Amino acid sequence: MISRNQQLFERAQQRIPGGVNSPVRAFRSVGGTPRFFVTGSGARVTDADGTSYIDYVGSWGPLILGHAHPAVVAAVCDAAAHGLSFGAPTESEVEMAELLCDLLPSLELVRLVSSGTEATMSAIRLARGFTGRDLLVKFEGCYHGHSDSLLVKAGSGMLTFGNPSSGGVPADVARHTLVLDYNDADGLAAAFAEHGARIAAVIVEVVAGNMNLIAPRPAFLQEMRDLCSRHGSVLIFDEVMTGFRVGDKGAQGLYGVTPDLTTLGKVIGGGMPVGAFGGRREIMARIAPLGPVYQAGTLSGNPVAVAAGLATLKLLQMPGFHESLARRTRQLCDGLLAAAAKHGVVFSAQSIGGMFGLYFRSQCPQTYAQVMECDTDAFNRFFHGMLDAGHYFAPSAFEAGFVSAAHGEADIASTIAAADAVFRAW
Ligand code: KE4
Repeated sequence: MISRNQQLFERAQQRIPGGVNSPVRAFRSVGGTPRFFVTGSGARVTDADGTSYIDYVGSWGPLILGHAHPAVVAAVCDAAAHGLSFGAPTESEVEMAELLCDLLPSLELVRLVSSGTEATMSAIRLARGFTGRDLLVKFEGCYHGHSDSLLVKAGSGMLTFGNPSSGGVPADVARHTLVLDYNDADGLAAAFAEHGARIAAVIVEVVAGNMNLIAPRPAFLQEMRDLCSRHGSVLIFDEVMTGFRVGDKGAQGLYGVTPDLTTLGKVIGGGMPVGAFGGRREIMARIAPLGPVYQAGTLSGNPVAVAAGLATLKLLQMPGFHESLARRTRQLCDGLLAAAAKHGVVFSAQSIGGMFGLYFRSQCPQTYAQVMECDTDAFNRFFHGMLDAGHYFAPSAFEAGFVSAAHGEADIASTIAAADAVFRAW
């Protein structure tokens, strides 16, 4: 008997490339049939076969309050009833801009867009326009969306310019991107020593969440800040994933390093399409219509999407919200670690705020090379064992996981018990 998920996946593949609208959803790295979700409520999602799961993906970060939070749904319905889009300014966009600038002191001006990709693409163009330079520095394993300058892998030598990591990216574009090692402050200093006067910007995931979760070494971030200041390069913190996920002031607040520009997404849309880029007034003043760097968007600041974001961000201001989320996420990791240790499974885990990393490796990795040492077959076995038990983790060994405010003690205990059973049968 073919399941409804399988039927839908076969139908989807007839009309959608790979049957999905974003590649990671296709389950290609873990194998098996993607789950087609029908409904979500709180910490749970239900698929087309009527099977429910405790969800640790949360739409890859946005659902920090859990699925279908009543206040967010009400705000969306109310906004929609007054018009879906105007292509003209609305008061809610002003309110959102003011709130973001209040929450992140490094933001003096901010522009809303419709995705994280748009936010980082625009911030990079702005940094290039502001400095008059072309060279962009990024770090291997960090993902900042799919604009051409960012789909670049490290060149043959440490300090040689990038090569395309995707079809369709011209070599002429990739060569303006230098790809370095995350957490390697010496490598960054060497790159600035050689190319400093040509570096328009450094873009970094302050806490890396796209090569599994990798924590920044404090010296790495401070060295980056100092080098950018010394060489007149723009420091861009990509907080699309970490913004209001790892703390109420984002990762920049957690680590005490101030960027020149910040990109945001996910949580600030509460599940609807919202991204943003913002920062120092003198830089942001170069964006059209004020300045010569062009950027635009039909649905930028869309009132329905902004309503979801505002409702979400306001609820995050509740006293103790982030402390409670961090505690719950730590509880999950501690329970998984104890279960693995009890059954002699080589496993490590860590959490930062409401995001976590699970690794089939004895120690938490600190670099991309160490992430590559993780046992992906073991992860895939864990993934499917947990999926069969009703616990939905990211379908890739190279993604971070997310806990929401809707995950209760019982949910966490249930997931830990399921992991104990999976590890017992290891
Ligand atoms: P979007 O264009 O997907 O909204 O944002 C791109 C982006 C930018 N910066 C960071 C730090 C991000 O994590 C992302 C997107 N994250 C992935 C999760 N690995 C989205 C999931 C997907 O691609 O389907």
